[in-house]
Amino acid sequence: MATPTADRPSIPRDVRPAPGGGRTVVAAVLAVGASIGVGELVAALVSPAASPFLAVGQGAIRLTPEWLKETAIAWFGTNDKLALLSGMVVVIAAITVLAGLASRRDVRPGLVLVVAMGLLALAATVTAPTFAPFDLVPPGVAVIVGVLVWRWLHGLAVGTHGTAATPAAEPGAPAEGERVGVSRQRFLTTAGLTAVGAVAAGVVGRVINASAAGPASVTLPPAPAGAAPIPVNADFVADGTPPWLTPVADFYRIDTALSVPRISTNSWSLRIHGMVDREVTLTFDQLRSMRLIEAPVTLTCVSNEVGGTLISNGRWLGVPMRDVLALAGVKPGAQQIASTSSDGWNANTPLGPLTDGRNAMLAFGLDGAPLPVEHGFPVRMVVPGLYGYVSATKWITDIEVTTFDGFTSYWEQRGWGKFGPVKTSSRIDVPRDGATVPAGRTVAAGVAWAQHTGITGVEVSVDAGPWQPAQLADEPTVDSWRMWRLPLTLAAGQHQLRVRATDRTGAVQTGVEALSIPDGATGWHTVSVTAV
Ligand SMILES: Nc1nc2c(c(=O)[nH]1)N[C@H]1C(S)=C(S)[C@@H](COP(=O)(O)O)O[C@H]1N2
Ligand SMILES: [Mo]
Repeated sequence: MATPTADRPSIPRDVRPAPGGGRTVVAAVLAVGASIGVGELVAALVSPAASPFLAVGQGAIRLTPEWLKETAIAWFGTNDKLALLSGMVVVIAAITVLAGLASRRDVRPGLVLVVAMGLLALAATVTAPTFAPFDLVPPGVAVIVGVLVWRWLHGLAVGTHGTAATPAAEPGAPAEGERVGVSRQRFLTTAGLTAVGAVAAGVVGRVINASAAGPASVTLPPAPAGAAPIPVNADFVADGTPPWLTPVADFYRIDTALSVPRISTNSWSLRIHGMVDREVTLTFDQLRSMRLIEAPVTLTCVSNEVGGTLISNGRWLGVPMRDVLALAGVKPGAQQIASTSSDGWNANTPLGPLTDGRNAMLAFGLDGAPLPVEHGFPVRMVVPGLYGYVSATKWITDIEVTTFDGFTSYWEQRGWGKFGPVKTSSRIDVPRDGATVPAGRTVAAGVAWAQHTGITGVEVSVDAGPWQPAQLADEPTVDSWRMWRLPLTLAAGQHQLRVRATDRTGAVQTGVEALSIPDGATGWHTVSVTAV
């Protein structure tokens, strides 16, 4: 600070008018932005999975209590990730603006914010299941950059660098000795350049991250001869069912990964260990050269609500799980496998469904193309008849053969069932709930599923009347869903339609309503329609 002169005593610090908050708010936003942006860039360069921003989001996902997760899925569906990231941006922005306003006289509030955010990112990084010491570099650099940018911009904003604006440059500028920042023009130029740098760092980081060799770099081996052709009579699309084979772009997606793991086939390997005769590590080329199977399997999420859409059917290409396990040799007494993804998620799957001859596989192809990154590229598990959370590990890199007591999975730790066999269920796709239909003849249509058991009947009840059997589409495999349709005559007025399925064991879908936690929702899907 400049020395007070005789005729102009220095104004005591606490009564000096603080500069307007605008500049310090801009400085705080830029410091935080630069910190996050540089964190992204450094992560992309040294430790791709260690983006500080996403690490905090992943930490939040790990800590999210079950009720909140269910609420988030209920509100945002598969946009829950976007909702979380947007929420983080809003919260960080709000706190940053407050810290900027509080920093009009004092550099410390903004400093505390930048450091606290850095510590949060470090904590989230260290507690991640995939933590490696190198992951400390991105959040470490992010804090340092944030602190430096903040001190520098704050200085320019309020003048702690000691030099007031050149009095001649700004008419009415405060006299020398008063704490003011640089000229408006210089501040804006500096701020603009900092903003460009921060955004560029973040964007370059994301681009590098997304440029890892993906599915386009892979040539699939030919599917084994004799793989079933896509059946023609398996759906009632004309009546409003989804197509039997789900277009890949519409395939539902559920996982805990905020940023999709990017693994090249060259760097991928799968370790099989635990209760085995010999530990095995498979490369992608080794896997691809094994005996292949191609088979349709319908995946369902245990979180699917009655009538929900977290279900899709795909034709998977891969290697039978029992062949993979046989390479290592499962020891007597083993009961399940623990499978882990490159991002540290894990699942437990009983050995029964993996070795009983069904089309359980390590898949690398979906509908004739390499797996999409979102669906597990380069390799994932698929097991007919089990919910995804106990069987469908995407980005799989590790399999441990163990006992039921020997391993508790990610979702099991959060209150979900240890075993997740799919429950026999059905859904009405048309008419939609709340729809208005012409009175008279109409057609109801939808899907039913009991993977690896098969659907033998679907019935619809109108206004709690008798159950009427629906027409079923062909059943190319019991591992996939089955479509149904039923012509109805509806008098003008309000009506309620409900549906129930019967599976090949003869069991009729229960009407007892249950939440999806712990092992799958039950109840009859019911829609209300108005006939006019
Ligand atoms: N690595 C990883 N694999 C995962 C999950 C996950 O969170 N991480 N979620 C599982 C769940 S709960 C489901 S329902 C299926 C969904 O597979 P999809 O996204 O390809 O439809 O993936 C399973 N595999
Ligand atoms: Mo799921």
